[in-house]
Amino acid sequence: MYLVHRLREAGYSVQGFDAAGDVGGTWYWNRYPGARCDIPSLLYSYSWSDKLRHNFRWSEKYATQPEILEYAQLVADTYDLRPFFRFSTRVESARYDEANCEWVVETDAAGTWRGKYLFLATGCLSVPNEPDFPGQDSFQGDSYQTSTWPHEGVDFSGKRVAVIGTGSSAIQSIPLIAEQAESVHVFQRTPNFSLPALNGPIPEEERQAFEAMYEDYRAALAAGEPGIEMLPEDWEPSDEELAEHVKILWNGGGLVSTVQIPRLTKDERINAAAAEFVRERIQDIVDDPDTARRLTPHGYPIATKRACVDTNYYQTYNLPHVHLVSLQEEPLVEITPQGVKTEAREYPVDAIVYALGFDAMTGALTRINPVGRNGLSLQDAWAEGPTSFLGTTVAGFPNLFTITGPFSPSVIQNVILSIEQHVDWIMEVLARAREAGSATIEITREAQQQWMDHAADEANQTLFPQAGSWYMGANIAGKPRVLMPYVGREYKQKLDANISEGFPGLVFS
Ligand code: N01
Repeated sequence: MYLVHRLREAGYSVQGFDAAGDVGGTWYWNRYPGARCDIPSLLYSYSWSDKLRHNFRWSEKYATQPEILEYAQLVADTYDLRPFFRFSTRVESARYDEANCEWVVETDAAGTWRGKYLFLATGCLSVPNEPDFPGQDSFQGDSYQTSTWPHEGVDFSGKRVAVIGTGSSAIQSIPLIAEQAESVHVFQRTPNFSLPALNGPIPEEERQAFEAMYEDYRAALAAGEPGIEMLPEDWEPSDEELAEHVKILWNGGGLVSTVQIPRLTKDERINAAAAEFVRERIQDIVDDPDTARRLTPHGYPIATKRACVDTNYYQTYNLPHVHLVSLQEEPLVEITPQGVKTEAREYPVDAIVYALGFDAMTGALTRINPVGRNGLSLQDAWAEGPTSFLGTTVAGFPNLFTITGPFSPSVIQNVILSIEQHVDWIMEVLARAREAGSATIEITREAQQQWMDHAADEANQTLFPQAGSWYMGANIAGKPRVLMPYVGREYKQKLDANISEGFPGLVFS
């Protein structure tokens, strides 16, 4: 929506397509009980519009899905963006017409469209990892996916429910499903680290304090700074200092605390202390020692799979009708007409909730599978793993831009800001092309390789590659293993330098 707004302002004609029935993206689709953002709502908002800021009042520290959707609708209404989108329209393919320097886009519901530029703002977590269990079609109860939840909601009262998966979506929904259901069986393949949200209404003083510091915060973002107070990156705490500081994981609420522990995802000692602290909290909360043991994550550093944020997740296992099934101890064999069968036994249920995650970061791009210069498709270009320059553009695909593409921080930072950074950079690139009368904009393979080498260097200095995470593409069979988010520092400064140095690496012709 920000991109369409900026393109309109700059006088371009623009046509947007969205498979969803309205604006909202993630927040349109993911309507499962408990869905909410784990970035504080005051920060999970566009920074480019005072009008939006003044016309929307976030009610809770971490906003619910309906409230974020309402915010997205306000953006569309305020800037009259809906007329520039075709909703319920999926882009099925795109190919570059070299003779005319244009992209040709085929849709399922609105025919064929041509345009000079193609922007893929398809989201990092928009293609569900579809369940593919033997026998699942034979199940006689109701099946749901958290990522495509029915708009009318689901009433689990009196139902025996299975939840498969224990990522953020499951961890948010399980406590609420458990409030309704007769019984809940959670099928867990890998235990996750989850931190308490400490959610609640935003106190008036906090709202006012935020308003008072807003201009400073916005200036910090513009300068590529985090906008929150941080310890220095070379912090070398004693064991006692470290033990004291990691308590912010529990007392700070949400994920902000993970950013406030310097080198959490780089330094084994710091990470181990934080992980152990969270493990101990799980033991404290969960009454049954065997359930606590099975819930306790081991074998990968904390925050290298995305840490979850919850309200009463671990506490829910103290309820007598909530049961944890470890698929490490009893692997899932099949879905039967009656329920879920593991190697140990069959669990009869009335409903199954699949919370299996997404083909993250590249899934939506490779499904459209744009075909660029010389007939090269993105799937072929990325056969050995994705490539990109700054996460915004790919060699061999002129005039094509990705918003929050692989090898940009995207999901590692507040994604709203990631979107703004990319749109702002793209608008500078387009202005330059317009000024020069260029028909094409294209990144060189050399410049792309330099960015990829740099991103790999940064990745290799971290602990991220130690986890089988969706960041690494490890949750999808056959997907190349590479850390897709860019984890270096000062990314915004790098975008800004690219602009101020006259777009090195980009060829305008
Ligand atoms: O998905 P996930 P998600 N058999 O990939 C399991 C964002 N988000 O939708 O870990 C059995 O994290 C899988 O197990 P394993 C956030 O960035 C944000 O929950 O691969 N289990 C895992 O437990 C988040 O990280 C918010 O072993 C299978 C689960 O399914 C991202 O979205 C809320 C399986 C998938 O977890 C994705 O979260 C929600 C199989 N065959 C989401 N396949 C907030 O803002 C997969 N699993 C709070």
